[in-house]
Amino acid sequence: MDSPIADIFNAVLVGNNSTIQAQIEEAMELGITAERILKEGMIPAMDEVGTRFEAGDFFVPEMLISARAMQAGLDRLRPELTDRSDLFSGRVVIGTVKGDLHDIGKNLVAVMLEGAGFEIIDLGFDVSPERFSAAAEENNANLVAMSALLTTSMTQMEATINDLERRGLREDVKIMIGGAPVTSEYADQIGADGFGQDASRAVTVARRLIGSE
Ligand code: B1M
Repeated sequence: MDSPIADIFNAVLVGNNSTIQAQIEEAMELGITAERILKEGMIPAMDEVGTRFEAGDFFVPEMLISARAMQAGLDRLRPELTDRSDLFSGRVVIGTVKGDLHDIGKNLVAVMLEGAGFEIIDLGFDVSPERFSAAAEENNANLVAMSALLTTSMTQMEATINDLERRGLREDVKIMIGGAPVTSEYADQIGADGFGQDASRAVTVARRLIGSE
């Protein structure tokens, strides 16, 4: 790992909220791309946080502190990843499902979709099926994008699809799901239209689903 990337990895891991943005800037000044900073530094750091949590070395407060540093870093990278405002690819309602507070992956997917020209309506986290449906209808969305990080919250994806069906909206929108415990088999099982393995693949799937590719 290049040393600036290693430093960024460590800043996310220990939750160094105050230095992360300057470290990212320094790395970019050295010619390291935003994509590499994310993929080689920041995302592996969050995986390491998860590993330490599972091993009992990190607890919820440490996860939270790392998450804040990760979010601060993402805020700094956003302009680098979204500088393509000239193309309109479609309107996306995105959120993390009900009962789930994990929003970093969802935020990343939103940034990448925005960068690909999608208009984003971000509902945040802990979003109920009813809120997804209402937002899809109000905004005339092309795509509903749901994220879940917990095996216990994943079931809310199916509940949302059922709610869209109940309101007669299912035919009007495509549905993409994703998040660490989610699989393409699960997407098929619950009747979603697509599954995004990670943020870049989510863009490809979204384009395919709403025919802008
Ligand atoms: Co929690 N947590 N957490 N956590 N947390 C996980 C998810 C866990 C795997 C940790 C572990 O045990 N190894 C575990 C879940 C186990 C399970 O259900 N299988 C877990 C647990 C147990 C919990 C609590 C229950 C802990 C507790 O209270 N005892 C609790 C639950 C709270 C709740 O949600 N109700 C909890 C709380 C938290 C914090 C709030 C402290 C914090 C989140 C803060 C925040 O998000 N603002 C947190 C964190 C940080 C994590 C880990 C460490 C990191 C998650 C993350 O941000 N990853 C996580 C361990 C891990 O993931 N390795 C863990 C980085 C992010 C870029 O990746 O979100 O996977 P990810 O997104 C990826 C892809 O999945 C995909 O693209 C992204 C980029 O490539 N993707 C999509 C995501 N959404 C997508 C949507 C798409 C397409 C692709 O289309 C719509």
